[in-house]
Amino acid sequence: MLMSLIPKSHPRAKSLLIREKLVTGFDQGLVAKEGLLAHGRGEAFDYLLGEKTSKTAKLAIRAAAAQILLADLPVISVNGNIAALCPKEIVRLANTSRAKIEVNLFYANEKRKQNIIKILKKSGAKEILGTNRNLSTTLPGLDSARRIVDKNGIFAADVVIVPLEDGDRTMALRRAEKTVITFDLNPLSRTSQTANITIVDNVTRAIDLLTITCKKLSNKNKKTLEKIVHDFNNKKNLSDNIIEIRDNLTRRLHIA
Ligand code: PTJ
Repeated sequence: MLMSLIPKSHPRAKSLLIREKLVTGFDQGLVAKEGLLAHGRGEAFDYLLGEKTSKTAKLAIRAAAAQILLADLPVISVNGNIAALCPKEIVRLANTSRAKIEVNLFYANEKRKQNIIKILKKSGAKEILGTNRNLSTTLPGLDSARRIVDKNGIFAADVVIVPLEDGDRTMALRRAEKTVITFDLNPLSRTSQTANITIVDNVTRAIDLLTITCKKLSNKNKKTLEKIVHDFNNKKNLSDNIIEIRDNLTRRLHIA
């Protein structure tokens, strides 16, 4: 890999390094061109959120961890951006939470899919679903390529984790009575608004926190986990995220 041109001392080094991961992922044939644009939208919201994991996001992470631990068959859906940003972290989350990993692309492309499978395997994934055509089936009520899912994965799952998602599939998954957990920096997106649990944070910051929280909660009984999920209100959590953005902007107004 090329040496990074971003000096560690740069005031925006962290954000630029994440951007660099995406660009490298594009050069390696993991990320769709549109994925670069999707990242730009995420960056803008991250800026407004103050580029940190808020208390509000931590509440959503706790509810997500409890929900994953309660699941019979949790499945993590992996797209190009996620494969470029955090393949090792995805495998860690899957191992800790006994979730399955399935590759599912919006901009379907066989070559890119194979590249994503390769990086996941290199990162330690043993089983990757969405790779065997004989096991593929269709998620009803969805026209995009995301409708093609694995019979033993997303199709059978009770909980589906969909980082950086498009709203259509979230709706189709909800109609199929699945519980949907997403990471989305945009609290206004259709995915954010439709999912059961929305973690409004950069997936690169939040995913390890989710794994750690799964570990921490793993010795809790079913009743305690159910209470954590029951007490979480996604609409309220999203509103709190929007309030945080408003407060960040207001603080800027006072500085100016
Ligand atoms: O690899 P593919 O073909 O499956 O395509 C993947 C993309 C991401 C291109 C596709 O799913 C897409 O077009 O997504 P959208 O509709 O642009 O939605 C992506 C959402 O993720 C937006 O709301 C962004 O704000 C948000 N987002 C972007 N980067 C991050 C993020 N959320 C959390 N962490 C990020 N790093």
